[in-house]
Amino acid sequence: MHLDELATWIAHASESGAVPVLTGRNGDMDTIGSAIALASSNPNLMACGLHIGKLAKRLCSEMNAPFRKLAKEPSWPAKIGGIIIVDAASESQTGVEIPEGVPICVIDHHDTCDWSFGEKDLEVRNDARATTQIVFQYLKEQAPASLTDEVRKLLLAGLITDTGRFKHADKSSLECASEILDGAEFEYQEFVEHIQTEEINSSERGAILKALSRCQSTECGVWNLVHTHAGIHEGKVAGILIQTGAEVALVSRFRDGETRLTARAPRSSTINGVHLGQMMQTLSETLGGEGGGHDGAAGWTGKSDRVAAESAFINLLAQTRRNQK
Ligand SMILES: [Mn+2]
Repeated sequence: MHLDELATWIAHASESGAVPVLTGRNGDMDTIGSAIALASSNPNLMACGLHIGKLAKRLCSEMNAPFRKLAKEPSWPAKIGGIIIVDAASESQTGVEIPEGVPICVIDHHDTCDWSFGEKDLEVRNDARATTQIVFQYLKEQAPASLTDEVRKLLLAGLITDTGRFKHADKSSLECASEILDGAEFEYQEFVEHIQTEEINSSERGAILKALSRCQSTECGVWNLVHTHAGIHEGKVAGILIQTGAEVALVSRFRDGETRLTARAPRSSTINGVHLGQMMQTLSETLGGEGGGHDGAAGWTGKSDRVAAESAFINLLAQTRRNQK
């Protein structure tokens, strides 16, 4: 990891002006937690983004953590030294247009990357299970005084949610969680219970149940695919489908002329050859739009209608070979 380079980049950028730390537009705990935690290390950094998710919003308001919500066409500070983008594999995943000519630094853990980098830009990307892992490493090495209980909680919450409460963790993400807790003055179990109390209201529950009632299970080449379409909570619906034993779950959503595909696969499928992030990236090459992600969790967004996008995904899956054991 080039964390010295990151420190140098930040020092340089913050000398030349304000440095927005921009989050992904899904506003999940990993992107928001990464942005706020990183911004705490330097007064010229400011966490901001288009949207803040439910859990992130709750934690931020409890801890009084500074996060600025942006308009679709943000009015950036007059003097920007650079923009840091956390946990977003492309510009469109931020939902805002990055001003021209400003150096960018992308800190991310997705397998795919649609950013293009110039000379003054920096990419810090690895296969961490959450972006907050990379930010923790950075703070530990370069700005340990920033690691307050609040910052540790934000980082840990990002790690817990991005790993599905450590179901998709690996050695280094578990080590990172343990390091975050080493020196923290709060208890892990109590904190987990605290962030778990996510309430789903009755209209959201209705939308999830409706999506489940429309599910279709198909044999797609050598893979069992369960797919449906949903109005909201596609990720949650896809997660439930995986729990029913689906080898691949696909949930689509069409809104305002735009289709969004959300896919999930368990480890047993990714070990055997499924890479959803690469499939979504291929879709963006054939259908346009933007797609990418991890092997077991990925998405695509574009202008195709829902059925055309689903069919394209199904075709790709049908062509995916199963590795021999
Ligand atoms: Mn993430």
